[in-house]
Amino acid sequence: MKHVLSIQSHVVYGHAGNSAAVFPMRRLGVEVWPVNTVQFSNHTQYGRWAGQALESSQITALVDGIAAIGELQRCDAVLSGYLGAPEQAAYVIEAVRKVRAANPQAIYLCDPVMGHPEKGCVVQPGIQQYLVEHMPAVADIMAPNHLELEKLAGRDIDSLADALAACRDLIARGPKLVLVKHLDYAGKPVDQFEMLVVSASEAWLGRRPLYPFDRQPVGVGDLTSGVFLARTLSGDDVKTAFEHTLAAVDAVMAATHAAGEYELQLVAAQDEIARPQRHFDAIAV
Ligand code: PXL
Repeated sequence: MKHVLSIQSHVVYGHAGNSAAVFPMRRLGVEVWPVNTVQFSNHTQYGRWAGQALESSQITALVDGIAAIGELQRCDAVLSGYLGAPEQAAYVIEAVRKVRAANPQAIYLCDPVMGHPEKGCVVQPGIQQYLVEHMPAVADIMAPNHLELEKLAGRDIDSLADALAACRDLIARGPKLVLVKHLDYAGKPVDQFEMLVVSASEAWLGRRPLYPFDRQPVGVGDLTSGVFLARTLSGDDVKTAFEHTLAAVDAVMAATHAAGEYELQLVAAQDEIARPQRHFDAIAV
């Protein structure tokens, strides 16, 4: 059994952050230890929410608590996502350091959630800059979306070639693997959703259908990085983990659209998260 320390947001209603990633990872057979960076009533794209951020030093306190009962060496991976305050980021790095000290094989997947002003995904000021400056040196895998990759690269990305170059520049700064959860350049097929995964030796493009939602569901990126990590820990190679992720997320999107819902239908689609019916071949690029 693999164990993931997952440091992300929690929403009481609906699905984002840990509330989008924990159940799918467990459904894929991975034990998850959630640390909730915030507890909000709902995700921020509703435009209003109640709740608060976790006091930053609690991240370390909770990890120390697991170490104190002698269990931290069982941690196989740290996953981080939506943070509640810029100060939390340094504590995430501290948590990664402690996990690696307990288990040198442990990996760190950083999903650099930076917010999206146009979509109404609100992240506190200062978090983006910290992620850009500090996370590439620490992470084994980074999972930016298009906008986050642009911020990490410090330049616009207007084509697939630009995206590949940005991923390779990022790899030169530390991570062994970059998973672009969502690519969005001019000229991309309009009816397709695209993802990319790049390492020093391989690069794969993935496409799945876009569904005509009135409002795009939130938490898709969090679901994507969680599924990819769970499959990677289960022993999949890069291409297989990527193809499983494409198909599992597609199944959730299809179920959500079919139900006419805004929140991800993770429970309804749970069997397909584990064993998707459709398959999308990754394309070597
Ligand atoms: O999916 C990113 C995300 C995570 N957590 C919270 C959010 C969002 C995006 O809106 O609001 C709380």
